[in-house]
Amino acid sequence: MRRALITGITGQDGAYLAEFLLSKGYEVHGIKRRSSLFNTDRIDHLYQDPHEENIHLKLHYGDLGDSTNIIRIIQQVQPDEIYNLGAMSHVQVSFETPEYTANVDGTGTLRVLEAVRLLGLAEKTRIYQASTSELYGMVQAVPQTETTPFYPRSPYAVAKLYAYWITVNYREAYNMFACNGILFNHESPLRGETFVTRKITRGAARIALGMQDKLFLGNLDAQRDWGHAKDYVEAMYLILQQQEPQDYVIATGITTTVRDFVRMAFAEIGIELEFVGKGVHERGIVASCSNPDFLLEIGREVIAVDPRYFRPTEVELLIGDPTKAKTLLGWQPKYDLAALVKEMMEADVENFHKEKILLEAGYQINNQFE
Ligand code: NDP
Ligand code: GDR
Repeated sequence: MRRALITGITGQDGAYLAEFLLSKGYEVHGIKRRSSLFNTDRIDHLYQDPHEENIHLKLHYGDLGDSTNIIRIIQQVQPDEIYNLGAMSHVQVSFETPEYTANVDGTGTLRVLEAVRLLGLAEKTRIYQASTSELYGMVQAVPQTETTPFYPRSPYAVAKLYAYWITVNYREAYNMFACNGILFNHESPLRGETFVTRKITRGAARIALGMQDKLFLGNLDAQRDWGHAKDYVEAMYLILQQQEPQDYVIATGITTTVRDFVRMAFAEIGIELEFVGKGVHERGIVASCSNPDFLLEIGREVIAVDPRYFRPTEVELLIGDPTKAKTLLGWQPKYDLAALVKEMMEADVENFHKEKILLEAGYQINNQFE
C-alpha cells in the first residue's frame, strides 16, 4: 500500500486530495495544527476511529514552523509521497503577518525537503510543492507558462517564491523527485470563506434569503483564472506519478473579472445585477429577479466597494497556459466556471437555508463576516 503525507490536510485542497488518494487505495497521513476548537470539518467525513483495525487515514499534530515535529512525523510515516499544501494562504493577510508567512510558506518548505534528505529518504520520497500563480504577480506576459518570469507582489508570493526555488534546488542538488505545481486559483464549496469567490457565493445566498443587506468587496477589476479544486488535486497526484520530476502550470486558460464572477453567482439564482458608478463608488444593483423564492426589489443596492479590501500591491491579471500539463500529464479538467459557480451557489443556498431555519427556531449561530 502506498503511503502519502499531506501537510495542510484540513484545508480545501488537503480535503479533496485526501479523499482522492484514499479512493486510489493509499494510506493517507495528514498533519493538523492544534487549535482551541476542532478544525477538521472538511475531512470529518473521512475520519476513521483510530481504535479500529485497518485505518487508512491518520492525523498527526504538527506545524510547518517546527522542524522537530516535521522530522519526527516524516521518520515515523516513511511516506512514498509528500504533498506540501500547508501554508498561510491568504494574500491580503500576508501583508499583516509577513514574517509568519515567510516562516511557514517559505522556510516551512525547506523544513520538509531537508527532513526528507536528512532521514535518508531522498530516493524514496517524492515531494509535491504547492506553488502558485501569485508568483507571476505583476504582468510580464500572458498567458503565463512555466517559463514566464516571476514578479511577486505580496509577502505571501515572495515566501512562495523561496519555496519554489528551494524545491528546484533540492531536485538539482540532491537528485530528489521534488516538483512544483504552479496552480492558478481553484475554488469549491469547501473554499475558505474569506477568499473572494466563496465570499461572493455566501453573500449572494444570504442576500437572496433576506439574511444580509449588502456585500462589500474590493477590486472588482481583478482578473483570475478560476478552476475547480477537485480537478486540481488530480493534477497534483499526476505530477508525482511521472518518470521525471518537473514543474507544471495548472490552469483553465480562461480569465474572468471579479465583477463577472459576482454577476454569474447572482444570475445562478435568478437575480440579474447591473453595475453603476466608477472606482470606489461602483455598486451593483438588482436589475431583475425572476426567482419567486427571493423577493428582491428592482434597483436595490446589493454590492458596494470598500477600499478596506484593496491590497497595497495587487495582482491584476492571471491567465495560465496548461498546455504542458495537458500534453505530458494527460490532465483534463472536468469543470468549467459555470459548473463551478453552480455547485458553489447550490451549496451555499442550502447551507444558509438550513441556518435560517435554525435562527428562526431560536438557535444562536455565531457567524463571522469579512
Ligand atoms: P487553505 O488555506 O484552505 O489550507 C491551508 C492549510 O494549511 C490548512 O490545512 C491549514 O491549517 C494549514 N496550515 C496553515 N498554517 C500552517 C502551519 N503553520 N503549519 C501547518 N499547516 C498549516 O489553502 P488551500 O487548500 O486553498 O491551498 C493549499 C495550498 O495550495 C496552499 O499552500 C496554498 O498557498 C496553495 N495554493 C492554493 C491555491 C488556491 O487557489 N486554492 C492556488 C495555488 C496555490 P488550518 O486548517 O488549521 O488553518
Ligand atoms: P488570491 O485570491 O489573492 O488570488 O489568492 P482571493 O480570492 O483572495 O482574491 C482574488 C482577487 O479578488 C480581489 N478581491 C477580493 N479578494 C478578497 N479576498 N476579498 C474581497 O472582498 C475582494 N474583493 C476583490 C482581490 O483583490 C484579488 O485580486 C488565492 C489564494 O488561494 C492563494 O493562496 C493562491 O496562491 C492564489 O489564489 C492562486
